[in-house]
Amino acid sequence: MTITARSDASGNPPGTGAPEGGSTAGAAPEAAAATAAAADHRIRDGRLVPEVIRAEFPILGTANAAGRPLVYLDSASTSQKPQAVIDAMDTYYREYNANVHRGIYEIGERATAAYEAARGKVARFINAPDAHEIVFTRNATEAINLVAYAWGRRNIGRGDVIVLTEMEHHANLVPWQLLVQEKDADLEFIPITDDGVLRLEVFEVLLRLKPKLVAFTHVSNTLGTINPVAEMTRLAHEAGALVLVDGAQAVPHVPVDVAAIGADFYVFSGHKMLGPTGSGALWGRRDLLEAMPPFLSGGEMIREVHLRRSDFNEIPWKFEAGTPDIAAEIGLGVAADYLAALGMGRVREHERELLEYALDVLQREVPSIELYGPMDPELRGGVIPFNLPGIHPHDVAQVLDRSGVAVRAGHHCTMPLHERLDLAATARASFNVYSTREDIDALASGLKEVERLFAG
Ligand code: C6P
Repeated sequence: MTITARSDASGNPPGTGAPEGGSTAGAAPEAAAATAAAADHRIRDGRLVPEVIRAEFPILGTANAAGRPLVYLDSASTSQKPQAVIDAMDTYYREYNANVHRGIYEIGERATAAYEAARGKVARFINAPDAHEIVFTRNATEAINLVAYAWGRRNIGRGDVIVLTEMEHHANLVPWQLLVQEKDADLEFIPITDDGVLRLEVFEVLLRLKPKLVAFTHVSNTLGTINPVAEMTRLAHEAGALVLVDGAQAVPHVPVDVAAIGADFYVFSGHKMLGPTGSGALWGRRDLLEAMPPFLSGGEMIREVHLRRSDFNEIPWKFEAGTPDIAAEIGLGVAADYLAALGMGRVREHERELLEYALDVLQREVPSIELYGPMDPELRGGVIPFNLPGIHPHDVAQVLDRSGVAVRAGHHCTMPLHERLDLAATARASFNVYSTREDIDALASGLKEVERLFAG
């Protein structure tokens, strides 16, 4: 039988004071947070100082085989990790590597305390009302699958409608395709305008179909579009639908308050928010999570097991079968604290300014460039998809790579969106807290080099 250590409402295990190895930035009263920010050398005059922040990311000091410094512009794919996150994982393995919720010995209890404290940090970071509503998953994909299987297979039936959008990542599309195929239900899609904004007037018409679920991305990974999630949630709820928001590209870049958004499920990956690969979370409303059957089963998710039946653990552990990625979730807690200390309002402002700069510089320096997505920086995050006419984006990315500039090329796991925009593929530059104007300048001069090469 598994003995499960319980945590208090903040996610801190009983009897522990401050969470293991972390600050309490997210929980600090406003005045204390302002004092902490004033003393933080990564913040000057209320703005991020990316040059200082960069020094905390070891990989950003490296160079390619030709000696060109890394210009990392693929943060939407995965972010780089600060030393604090790397250290937290290293410390776990070096000093208290043990399984969680099992060992009645010092390092086992320390591991459990750190793991549950990470849950509390993540809960505070997105303002979840209750840390027990945070289910650790490997990534956003697993979190969406959890809902599609555990909630979807019990609640979706023949002829039911699920509404998605044309800009979804495959992770928020394929699990719903499998569900409706199995249940003989239907998918409907909110269309986008040519510049990549959701057509809410059509959404309102689709809501007359009385969908059971509406699932949409908070920020598009391909176009950067920031969707009006609170308004969309309100409209969906008025029509009687539940709402799942894919926050994979939002949690790292904009302030996220799940209580204010009011959705029913909110998912994200740790590796895009400065945390380790293998970390991520589903936030779900307590009553929904409690009513859902388990997703994966086995050890840890049970209370009592008999040969022919079992009783299940309480949430969130009911959904965390088997040994979790302990080091990764501890690292995720540190990443959440790291971002909270920078301040997500400041992070958003830094990336908005950078986006404005990039849109301006790229159009000026590379006049042939084709840019996609909304051109108003207020409506989009730090993601810039583009093409150079007549040059395949894979070639663009390969030539840029020689100068140390890393961008992604392809369909970015949004094939239907590319189809809608009549694009075979795009190149994509994307930012994070450590991105600078110098990175954009390097991209612009790299693109000029691509054009020279293909012209000659
Ligand atoms: N997008 C990108 O380069 P996972 O792989 O589970 O951590 O994240 C899936 C996912 C879900 N939703 C959105 C909006 C996403 O952007 C992603 C991951 C990466 O755009 C890798 S394809």
